[in-house]
Amino acid sequence: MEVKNLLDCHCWHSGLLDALRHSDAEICRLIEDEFDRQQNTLQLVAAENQCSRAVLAALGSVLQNKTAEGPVARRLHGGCGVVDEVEQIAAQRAKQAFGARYANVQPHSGTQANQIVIAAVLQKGDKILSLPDEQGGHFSHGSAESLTGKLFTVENYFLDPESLLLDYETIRKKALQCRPKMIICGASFYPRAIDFEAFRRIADEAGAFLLADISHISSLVIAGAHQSPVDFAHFTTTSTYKCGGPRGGIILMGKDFDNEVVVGGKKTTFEKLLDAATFPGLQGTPYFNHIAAKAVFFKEAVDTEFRQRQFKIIDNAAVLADSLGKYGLSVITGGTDNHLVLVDVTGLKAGLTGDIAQKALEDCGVVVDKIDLPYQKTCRTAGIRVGTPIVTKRGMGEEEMVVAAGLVDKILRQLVITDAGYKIDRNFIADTRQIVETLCSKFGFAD
Ligand code: DSN
Repeated sequence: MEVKNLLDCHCWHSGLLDALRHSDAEICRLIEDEFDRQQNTLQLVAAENQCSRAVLAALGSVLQNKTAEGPVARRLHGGCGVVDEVEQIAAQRAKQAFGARYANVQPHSGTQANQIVIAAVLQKGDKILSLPDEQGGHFSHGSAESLTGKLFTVENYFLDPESLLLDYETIRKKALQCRPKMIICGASFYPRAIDFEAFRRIADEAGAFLLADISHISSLVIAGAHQSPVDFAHFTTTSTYKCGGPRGGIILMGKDFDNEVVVGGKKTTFEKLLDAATFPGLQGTPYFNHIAAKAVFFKEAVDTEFRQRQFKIIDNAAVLADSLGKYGLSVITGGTDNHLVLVDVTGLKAGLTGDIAQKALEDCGVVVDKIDLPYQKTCRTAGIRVGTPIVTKRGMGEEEMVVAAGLVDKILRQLVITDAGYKIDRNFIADTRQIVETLCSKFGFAD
């Protein structure tokens, strides 16, 4: 019988892109196109980041082949020794990064992390109190179209209509009036600091569990650049890509970790409830390549450079907000305390919406998100959301933020609203793209 040469691990994994080019040139070309797009455009999407090559290597590894349902050491499948170790390391590093006592690194996403927590401690029909998605909440916090909205009774608290800030006394009154079983805090587009301690006081007074979804600010929390909810909320969830890791989610617990809890009349622990809600509740096999990549990222996240960068992200966002304001753009709440800035574009010219602004900016190489704005009745997507995690990772600083604000202002003023939508002068697009590419070329794709 012919004996085949066995490859070593390094040899098998090296040249992965070459292997792809050989077997599927079409997808390989699209990956190259996406790399160029990310490298040569001004990436101001607040919900994105750029992970390191080490994280990408773990994602592209043979760990993705392993099937292993269930928690560590209690899997349904054979051959789980290595992935048990990988998962334990990832959970340990997540706990260290966030100062948590419990970490579940299995959720496939932030949304799924939220669903697992909700399924673990609520019964069908129980009441959730949350910020609606059109005011910055997330779909998985109970929007009518999501499973959480369909299976549970959802009441909302709202931002103050004048200041567009969270008003904790109003939230408290609402919680005491509607007596939810769970309060959810954390937002996708709220530019100011969130007082998780105040939320916990409200939850305790109302007899509710508190879930803090920190997907947008988790890197700031790791670095101590934003108050941590881990010891205030019963449960903290986050996606792991916005902070700079792989796609995926995690669930954390702090001081409430050991509490006994009665659910459906039975005494149990949060850990047991979360394990069961993860598998078989909502997921099958966790993605071990992603779990390994989470471990790699959490090791990076306790590094001094990572921590310092989070403060720089906030400084850059503050300069961006300030410069946009100086150009006469309407910055929601007048500034920012975190990584993102919200701009109401409707006042700039008749017919301008966030949707048009996003498209026009992208034509010129500046990538942002359209968003709904709280209490904006004239149109959907009245604003844009710009964020600084990626440009900061690439090494841009305050000088570049001033340039970025100038580009946003110039593009939005240059575009002309038409019956079909909008138009921009072709030469202007070419010139602006050139400016953006020159700027990006000075700050390479970050590792
Ligand atoms: N939360 C979404 C966003 O902010 O774009 C992504 O899940």
